[in-house]
Amino acid sequence: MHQLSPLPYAYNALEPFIDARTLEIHHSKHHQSYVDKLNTALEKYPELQDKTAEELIAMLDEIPETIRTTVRNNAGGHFSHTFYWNCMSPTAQEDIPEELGKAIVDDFGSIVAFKEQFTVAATNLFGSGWVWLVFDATNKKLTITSTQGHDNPLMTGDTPLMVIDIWEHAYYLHYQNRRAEYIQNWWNVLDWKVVGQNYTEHI
Ligand code: MN3
Repeated sequence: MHQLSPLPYAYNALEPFIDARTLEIHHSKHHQSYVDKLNTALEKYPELQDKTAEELIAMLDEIPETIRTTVRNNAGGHFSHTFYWNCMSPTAQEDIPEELGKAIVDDFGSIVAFKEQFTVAATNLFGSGWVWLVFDATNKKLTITSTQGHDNPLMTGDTPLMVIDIWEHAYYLHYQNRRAEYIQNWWNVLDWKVVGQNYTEHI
């Protein structure tokens, strides 16, 4: 059985950038529902029940067709939300770890240019999805990618380093239609220490 882990901080810990009500509903209702739907889908498949969300995403082709889309969406939702929670912190470190900072400058020209490109990708994403910084294993470089629904970089074999949730449920209660403002404020809670760890662990 998949389980929803508690957030690594309190629901009000990311205020004023992400409000407590949004965070509580996002985690305890939306994320919980992906976990519940994943468990329901796996009920008749005991051989799949001990797989992690990451493992299920990596073996989608082998998942029975009757539950494949459900597993794709809900294992994806479970993985992506856990990753998103872990990228944020009330004590977010603003300094970019040296090794990661160097890679960003190499691949995007400068930190400012990277932040601009990431912000533009998040602002312009059509519909519900996610914007990621990934390590592209094929080209051995950092890349910004957008995914629709709960698709994620594991599906293309890339290593996710950081992510922002661009579903309206991530910001609508507080920001309404002002997605750009949510994105701008989100940078304040992005924990570069975690992003740097994700980078060095996978390089
Ligand atoms: Mn979400």
